[in-house]
Amino acid sequence: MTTKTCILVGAPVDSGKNRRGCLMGPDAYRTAGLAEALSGLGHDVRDMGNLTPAPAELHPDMPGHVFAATQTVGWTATLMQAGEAAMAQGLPIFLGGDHSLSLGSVAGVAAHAAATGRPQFVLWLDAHSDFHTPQSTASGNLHGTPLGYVTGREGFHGFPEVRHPVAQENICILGLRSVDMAEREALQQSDIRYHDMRAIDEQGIAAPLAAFLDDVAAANGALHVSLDVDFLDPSFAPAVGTTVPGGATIREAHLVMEMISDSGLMTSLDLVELNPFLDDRGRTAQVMVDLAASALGRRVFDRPTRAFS
Ligand code: B3U
Ligand code: MN
Ligand code: MN
Repeated sequence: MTTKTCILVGAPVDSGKNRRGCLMGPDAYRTAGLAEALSGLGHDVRDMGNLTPAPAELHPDMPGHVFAATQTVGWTATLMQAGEAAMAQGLPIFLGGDHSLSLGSVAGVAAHAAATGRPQFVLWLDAHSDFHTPQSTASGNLHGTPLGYVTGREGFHGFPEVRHPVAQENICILGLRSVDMAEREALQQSDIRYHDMRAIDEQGIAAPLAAFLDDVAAANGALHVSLDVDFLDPSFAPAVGTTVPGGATIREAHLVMEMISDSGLMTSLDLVELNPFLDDRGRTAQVMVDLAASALGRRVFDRPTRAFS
């Protein structure tokens, strides 16, 4: 694969749910050797350090059960700007932080894609669909809302305007096994493609991914990959607040990353929901670093570019 400039953007976002610990994620990835792994593959790696959230105010229409909305508004503004700026310099890797960081990271990279005339595509690797709005979420946790926000769903009062919503048909979710009723209805009415674990058990993970990557390539799209730790089965990746049994294996997850790498299509990446406070001697952080390395070209043997489909 071609050499990239990887921009590490530390985003210790911990406001997207009320269980604390994701703020330690960026340093856990650094400790697990992310920069060294990527530079060892020949990439130029620049660590921008950690961002801090912009000051923000609570909008009176934000429902009262939503947790820490003000802080997440501030993070979204910061990340939107940082994401758009980092795209001009290379391939941003957003080191979370919980998944509410993707309200800003995806909106930011999508603004850059729009400015360069490319459609934005998003691959969402997650046990959850994260398609809530602040009104539909029962938990009040905004880490369950980023796909709602970036597709332009209503109700994100006080959040920055999403100037370039991601088209629903340009989103593919893999790994679903925990979807709330309100999300399920909204997803079924949407053009988002989603593949739950049953579909993956029946068809394998390569077929739906290959079809999606083909569409990204055909459209000359920019591809953002958002990797939630809970995409993986908790037996391999215990350091996450919302463990859901029955997730992707290490082998499935690496295959996804290797196919992404072979495609040469990925333009930005989120590594989210790692809670190092819950980890077992750093093993989840290490798995995430290994997966990022696979997405950026680590191989046992090289394969011809886009050998799938
Ligand atoms: N859908 C549930 C659970 C959840 C979403 N994302 C995570 N958990 N990590 C909710 O709270 O919105
Ligand atoms: Mn998520
Ligand atoms: Mn999740």
